[in-house]
Amino acid sequence: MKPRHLLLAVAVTAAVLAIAGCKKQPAEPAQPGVTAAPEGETADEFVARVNDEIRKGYPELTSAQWLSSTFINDDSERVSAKANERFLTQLRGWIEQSRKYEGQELKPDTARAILLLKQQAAMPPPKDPAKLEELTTLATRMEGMFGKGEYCHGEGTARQCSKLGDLEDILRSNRDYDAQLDAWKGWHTIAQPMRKDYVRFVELVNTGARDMGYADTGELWRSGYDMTPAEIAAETDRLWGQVKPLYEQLHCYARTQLQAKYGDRGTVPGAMLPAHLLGNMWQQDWSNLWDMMAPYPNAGDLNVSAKLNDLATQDYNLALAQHDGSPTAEDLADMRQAGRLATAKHMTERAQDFYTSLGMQKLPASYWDRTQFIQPRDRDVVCHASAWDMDMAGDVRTKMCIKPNEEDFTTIYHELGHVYYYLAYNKLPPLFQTGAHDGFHEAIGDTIVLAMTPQYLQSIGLMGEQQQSEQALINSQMRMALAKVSFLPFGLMIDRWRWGVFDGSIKPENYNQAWWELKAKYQGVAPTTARGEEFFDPGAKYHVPANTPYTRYFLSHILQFQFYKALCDTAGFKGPLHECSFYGNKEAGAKFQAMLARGASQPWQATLKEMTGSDKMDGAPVLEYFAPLQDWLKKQNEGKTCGWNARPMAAAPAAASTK
Ligand code: X8Z
Ligand code: ZN
Repeated sequence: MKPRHLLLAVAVTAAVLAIAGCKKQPAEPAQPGVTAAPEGETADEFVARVNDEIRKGYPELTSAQWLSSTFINDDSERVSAKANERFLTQLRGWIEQSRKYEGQELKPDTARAILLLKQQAAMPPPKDPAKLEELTTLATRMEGMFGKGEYCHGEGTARQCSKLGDLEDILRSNRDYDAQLDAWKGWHTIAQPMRKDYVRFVELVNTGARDMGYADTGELWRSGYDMTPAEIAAETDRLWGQVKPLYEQLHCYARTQLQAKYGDRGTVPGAMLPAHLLGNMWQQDWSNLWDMMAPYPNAGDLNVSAKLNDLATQDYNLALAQHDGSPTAEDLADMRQAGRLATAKHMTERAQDFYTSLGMQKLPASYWDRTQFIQPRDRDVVCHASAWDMDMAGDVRTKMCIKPNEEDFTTIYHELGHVYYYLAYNKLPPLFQTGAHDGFHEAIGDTIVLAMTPQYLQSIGLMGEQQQSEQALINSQMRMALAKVSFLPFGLMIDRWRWGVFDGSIKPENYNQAWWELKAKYQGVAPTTARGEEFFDPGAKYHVPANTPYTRYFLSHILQFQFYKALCDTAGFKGPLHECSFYGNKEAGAKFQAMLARGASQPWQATLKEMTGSDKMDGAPVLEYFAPLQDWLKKQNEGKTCGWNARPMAAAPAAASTK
């Protein structure tokens, strides 16, 4: 999530401008919080004024949001909710003012700016100011609840509270069945109290969506793709259909390995995978299962986390060495924190180096001063990683709670992708300062991650000696598949749930049931104990309380392979796709930069065409990249019955099969 996505850069409608003729409009009544349009303002003048007002108002909004995300308390939440309310009031006003240009013949850039204006809010503001205030308060509170969330257990002196990061550590590295189950269940308790707020939240955003002329918030979200809402929904089905066979093979292999490790407890009825055993709280990235899934454990060293851990030890020792005398417990805690910060900065410098190797600029000094690299010890923060453009003029930051592991290392590359997008399009008018579509924004850093081949990682000292063998190749493909292929159905199911919630086909009394039905259908994962409606498991995933649309990540996981292939072609790479790294290639960098600099100034199809030669999203490069692994998986799975039975939970209708 990034604030620009939360507020400025979401859903778009390609709806044709209604025909309203060019009659002079009656004077508009003044609205509190909205600058009145000067009389006779032309469409070009209107767009220029809105751009100007966005630029002026934006830093105050982002500062308030930065505060409420990096210093969660009642005051920062109040200030942030108010800033959001003011912005959304203004946005409503601009959208209303823009209606007078409907049906007029406009310059293409002006028409596009007005189109984008209408698609700014992921959280469509209701007309009624009381409802808007209620909405912004609720939204800020839910994100705060997620950020503050902790699982406390035990009594008296044995009482212990764990935050998300601690519980994720357990799933990452503890292979004890019950310890994982406890961590998984424990985290999901934080969402139970959100349910009531979320139900109300849905009512309020839907009121806002309807006030803006959309059927519901889901339709608004699906309107941001330079095609109709129905078309983009169908596109996601088509793309999923292309890559699903690959996921099914990976799922089948994972099940075998889980059974080898946990016996009967390695699967759940219906041949699905137990939700708490996949190394990740939401089963969206299975990289942490490497110990179980490595095809050839002796064929080379791919353990980046171990190297990062060594780096962390060095940084801690350096901090210790700078201390004279015998440190107190407090000194030691300070030094541990100083060591963590140094490691996080080292990891970020590594990521920056990839971008500068492509010819992109160094991050500004203010980035290093103002970024939140690690979790502070003295307050609650939203640890979920995000990238921020504070002022559209170079004050860019990331906010993470970096730990020395591979997942966080690649997330830094992901976040810097957002930052380099901001820096590249900052020259454009504010309304064009967003991704070609939101999936593009999510795909930039991940494209770089695909270019982080074992050879690249070895060259920067983060992997050991690499073998050139078939076995090493399969290992390296598996490593990437655990991160990328496992994600695909997850990327789809979150908004399948929200689209249903927003359009009313999923009712509050079935929220949890519908969630697990979709998890079963798309991912083939299931909980091992009943998750009735006393739970609100969607709320345990950041993007639900934070209201960040999620289809963007699914699209990104398709697009990033298209971008990667295009950049490899530009770099003149000739071998099999998975071997390509364009590290250091200035031509590839220039091509990438040109795409970023386009922002949203033209329909994404045109931008994609400039980059890849095609104006369609396409799963083929995913399949090309993973072709060796898919062959290998098919052999491993021979004789097994793959696929699963997405049996709905108790009391629901008949079983549905994925096949
Ligand atoms: O939320 C993120 C980024 C910030 S835009 C860290 N991601 C999704 C997630 O964590 O669920 C990146 C991959 C998917
Ligand atoms: Zn992102």
